[in-house]
Formats: sequence, C-alpha cells, structure tokens
Amino acid sequence: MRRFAKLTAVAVTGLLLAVTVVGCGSSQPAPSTGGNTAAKKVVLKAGSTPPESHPYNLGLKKFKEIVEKETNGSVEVQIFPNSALGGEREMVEGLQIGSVDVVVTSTGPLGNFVPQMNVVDLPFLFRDNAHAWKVLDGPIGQDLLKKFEAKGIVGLAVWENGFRNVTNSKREIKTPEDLKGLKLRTMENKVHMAAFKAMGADPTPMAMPEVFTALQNKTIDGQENPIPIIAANRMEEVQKYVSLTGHVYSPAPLLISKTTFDKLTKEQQDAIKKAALEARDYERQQIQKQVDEESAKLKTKGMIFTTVDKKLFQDATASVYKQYENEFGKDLIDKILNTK
Ligand code: EAX
Repeated sequence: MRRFAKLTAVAVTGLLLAVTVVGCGSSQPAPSTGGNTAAKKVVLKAGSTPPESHPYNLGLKKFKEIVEKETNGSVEVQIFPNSALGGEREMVEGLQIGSVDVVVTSTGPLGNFVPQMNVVDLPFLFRDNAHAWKVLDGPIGQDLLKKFEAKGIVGLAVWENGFRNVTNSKREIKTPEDLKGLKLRTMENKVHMAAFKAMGADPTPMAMPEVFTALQNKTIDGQENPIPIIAANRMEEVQKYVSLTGHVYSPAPLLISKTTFDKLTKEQQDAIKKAALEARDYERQQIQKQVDEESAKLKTKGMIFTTVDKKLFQDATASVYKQYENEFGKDLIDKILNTK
C-alpha cells in the first residue's frame, strides 16, 4: 500500500512541476538575456501622429531595431503611426495610465503635463538646429525631461520635429501684417497661440488628427508645421502657400510610460536608453534630409514657397517673452538664448 502511495506522490509532484513550467510558458520567457534570469518578453506599443514616411516613424523603426537586438528579442517594439493611438495629448495621457508605452511627440501639448516644457515653444528662441541640440541634449534639456517623472513619464531623449513654417490656402504671407484675420490652426499650446495673436492672426488650437479635414472643409485657412510634417500629411492637396517663417523650433521628445519602464530589467532599461539616443541622431538626419527633398517635391506639386524677413516676425512676437518670462523664468530663457 505504502509503495502505491509513494508512486502516487511522485506522480502528483511531477504533474505539479509540469503545470508550473507550462504556466510560465504563457509569458514565453525570452532566451536568457546574458547572465540575468530569463527576462519575460515585453511588447512595447509606440505611437506617433505622422504618417509612416515621416522621420518620427523612421526613427521609431531604428529604435525598434536596436532595442530588439540589444535585448536579444526580450523586448519587442510595435509601431503605430498616423495617430492610430490618438493625438499627441491623448497618447501622452496614455503613457500616464499605461495604455500606451512609448510616444514620440512634439512639445505642443506637453505644457499640459510639465508647464515649464513650453519654454522651448517661445518664437525664435533657437538660432538653428545646432543651438537647439546643444541646449536640449545638455543640462537644460535633460532637466526638463526629468520633470516628467513626477507625472508618470520617463523622458528618454529629445528627437526633432524641426522649424515650423506657416501654410495657408488664401494668400502669400510675406510680413506679419499678412497674417491679420487668418484662421490659423495651432497646436494646443498657449505660447504658440500668444505668438500668432500678437501678429494679428486668429489662432485655433486643434489636435493633429483633425487638421487635414478642417483645412479641406476650410473651417481654418492655414496651419503651421515643419516641412516634413507638411509633406507627410499631403498638405499640398489643401494648402497653396508655404511661408518659410521658421517661427518656432519644434523638439520631439521620446517618452516612455514609467509604469512600463519600471517593470523592465536593468539590462532592458539600459538597452532602451541606448536605442533612444542612437535613434535620435538618425532621426535628426532624416528630418534634415526631408526638409530639402520634400521642399523640392512640394514645389513641383504646385505649392508656392515664400521666403520672408524673419526679423519682422521676430519683432512682432517679442512681446510673448515679456508675457511668459515670469512663468518660465527669465534666467532660464537667457541661459538658452546665450548657449553658444
Ligand atoms: O508632432 O501637431 C502638430 O502640429 C505636430 O507638429 C505634429 O503632430 C508632429
């Protein structure tokens, strides 16, 4: 009798052991990640608003490639372009609740999460791309990214959207006066709205997914964005004029949900940080490439490009600095302006 009992006990133990192993299988532990215990496979949902051809998504593809290689496949990145996961503000809210894992976004709506982030949206704050990269990749930019952690978001790197230009369907914009009365879509960004109000335009804040239809239905006359966004969204179909105002340099932070990030192993976190920085440099190159290439294509598609005297627009928006220097801090603004 005892022998039978013993046999049964062995069988039950074996069965329990088998069930335990199969149970872990549902999370398909990825191959061991070099020394650490096998990390559970993680799938990151990464969102952006522009269509697939835009450098945001070329950058996300590079990010995906590096992350999956560096983590030996234990982290997979799935890319959702074209506002598939919502507009930028919506996606950043998704980071906070963990429904979205990674977002590359303009700073447009980010002031709703970290008010001081909007300092970068001051008109003509950055002289050129190199000035912007120096500030954003240095202590000032890193300090701004750090402020997102208190909001459940980890700032990984600052990618690039680029210098923003005004497009419209009504007339050539050569001076700020030409903007008077123009119904212009801006991002949900109070600094941009203040700048266009100062120039006499009629700014309407709107999330990116609604812009093309609003331009098509002529509920707005124009919008403002960098050339790669204008091109990727086929705006030549609904806009005639591009004024190369370059009125704001638009950074594009790459953000990850803190809930998601904290669940990763140290090795996976290091891989994601490395990928964010390597993909940043690649993404910035792609933006520069598309500014040149897509400008040429938009001209052949019939858009009329106007170069302007930027000083006129800079002078017309100078009052915005006074309006916001208390909120952002005059010393921070001066530090950025004086960064060589
Ligand atoms: O980040 O909303 C905008 O105009 C942004 O430039 C666009 O979504 C890319």
